[in-house]
Amino acid sequence: MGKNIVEKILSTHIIEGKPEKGSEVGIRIDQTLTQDATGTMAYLQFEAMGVPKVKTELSVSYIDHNTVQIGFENADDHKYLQSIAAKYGIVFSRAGNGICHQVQLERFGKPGKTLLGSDSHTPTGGGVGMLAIGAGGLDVAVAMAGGSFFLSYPKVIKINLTGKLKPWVAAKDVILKVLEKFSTKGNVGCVFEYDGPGVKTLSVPERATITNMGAECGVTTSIFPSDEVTKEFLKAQDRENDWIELLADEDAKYDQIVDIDLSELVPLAATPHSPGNISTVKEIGEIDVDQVCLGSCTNSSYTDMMTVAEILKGQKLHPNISFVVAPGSKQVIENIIKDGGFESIVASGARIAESACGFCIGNSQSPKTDAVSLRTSNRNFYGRSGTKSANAYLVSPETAAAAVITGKFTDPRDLEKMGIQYPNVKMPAKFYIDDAMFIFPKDAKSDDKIYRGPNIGDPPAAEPLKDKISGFVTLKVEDKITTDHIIPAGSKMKYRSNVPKYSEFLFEVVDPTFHDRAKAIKESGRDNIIVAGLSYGQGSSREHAALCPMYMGVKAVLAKSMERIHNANLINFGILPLNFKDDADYDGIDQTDELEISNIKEALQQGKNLIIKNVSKGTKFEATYLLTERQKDILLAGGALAMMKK
Ligand code: MIC
Ligand code: SF4
Repeated sequence: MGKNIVEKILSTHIIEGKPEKGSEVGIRIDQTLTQDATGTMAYLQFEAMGVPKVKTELSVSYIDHNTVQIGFENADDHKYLQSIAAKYGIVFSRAGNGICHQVQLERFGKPGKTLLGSDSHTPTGGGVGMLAIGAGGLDVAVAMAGGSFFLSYPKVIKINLTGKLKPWVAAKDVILKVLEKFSTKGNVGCVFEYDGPGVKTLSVPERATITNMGAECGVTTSIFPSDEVTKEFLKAQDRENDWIELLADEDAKYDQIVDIDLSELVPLAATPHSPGNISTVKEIGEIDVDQVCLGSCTNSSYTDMMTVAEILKGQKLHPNISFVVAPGSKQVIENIIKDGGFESIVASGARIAESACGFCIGNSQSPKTDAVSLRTSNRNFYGRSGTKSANAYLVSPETAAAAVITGKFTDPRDLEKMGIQYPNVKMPAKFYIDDAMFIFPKDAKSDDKIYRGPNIGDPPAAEPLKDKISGFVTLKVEDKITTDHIIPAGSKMKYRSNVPKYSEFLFEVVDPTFHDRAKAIKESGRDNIIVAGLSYGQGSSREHAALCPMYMGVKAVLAKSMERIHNANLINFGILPLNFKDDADYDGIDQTDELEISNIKEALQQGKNLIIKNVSKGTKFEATYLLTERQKDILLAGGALAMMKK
């Protein structure tokens, strides 16, 4: 029987478990990537594993998130990561070299390989036919130490592309269409595999935009075939030898097939405050725009930048607009300089930002109060830009450029009426390449000493699972609570290596009293419990969304449903993830209710539902859980690190 691409890669990487849908399999990881905001914790945990060198084919440590460097914290973390890379045989990508996903795609992505990254947008690598998955830092540390990565054997959804994009319609509009069809919830355990005659019309950077933002649907990953277009990209990166052909067999089977005709798509936007709120740009109307941000790991490639540069040639930005441009990598900057694009971007009035996450993570360029901000990034969650009252819209580079000129939300097709022609930019046949901002293990100078600034604290240890959880609903939240709601990034991200300090900001945007209330409950010897609606933990892979609650004495999260990476992070840090057997029971709980969950160990061992007593209301209801035997062992041991040491 024929195989799809996902099955092909998994079949050559499965080490443990059976390839049956929904059952857990352990796979070999060929490459890993970390970034600095998740990396410090990942490497502190890796150090605790006592492995002398990484065991992967390639591991890369990027500095791209915390590059603002107000205060010593970021710079200390960078130095720590550099000394770790030198000691353990990891490639170090210095601050300034670019955003991890863009750089990994350019310099290291290989069709047919597996990549695990401590960042949810790792699936960007699917653009070159890699099985690239985002995970918590601890799971990445385990993979670097040679351990398997465990995932639920996925359902594969084929997205059958036909036709060809019309001028002014972009890859971003394709993924926004996918988000309209699938939404940001309900896709756990699925992979999107792109196929069909439309695939060959998309370049690798366009494919990467699409796989990058599949993360917003909550799928395990997204992948494109590796074909002649992939070969052309790798050739342009001077890596033709890394190419293999990887196509689905003619008779490959899929769990679902969804058709998208590229030629029918129009410019789209995700409206505040979710990447799943999709409208056409026309429907939104000509509202005034305050800020336009071009960049992020979704849309910061050479073609994205050059397209905008060509549109803006000879144009000046509208007086009401602040226009920020952050090219995705040093390579992108050098190539757009060579080809004249940088000049027209600067001449248009852009504010050139560092090649880093920057505005996307809200640690710089926060817009004004009540601003309308058009961003080519992938997330417009409430408060993420750093300005709570701002309204962020996610759009293509073409739509962003149109607003720079007009000062309003503008369908880019209307630019033709102003005499601006669609630029139709092509990728160069050969990029200018300079790898000087990497430090490769062979060139790294290591005296085996690890640099540790005062910002770096040891990760707190989880406690073994209790048989009885008895405490209070410290917080009851609605559907679609993202990791940005749980623990903010932005200006607070510099405390990633200092868990007690960072924990002070838990649930800051939802309820700023959470930290103090949780602390009081913990100090009184009782447990904190969180109750949530659908799709809890959407978004980032940040394990601090589990680690900080663990530090504050959260013992269980009871939700209608939970997202994959966050669920795994909770287990890794010894927090019990539970689901309502009957979602209607959610309505019968109030914040501050006292809850009791007894006989937990026996129930887990026997696979029985847990009975939750609501002491305040005098009621009882059942909770279910989706835990494999391995995950139960992790919880019983007191988290993944404790389990590894057993
Ligand atoms: C994000 O886009 O939210 C981040 C910042 O890149 C996160 C990682 C992190 O929180 O450090 C992600 O996507 O996983
Ligand atoms: Fe960085 Fe934004 Fe991409 Fe996250 S989504 S990796 S913050 S550019």
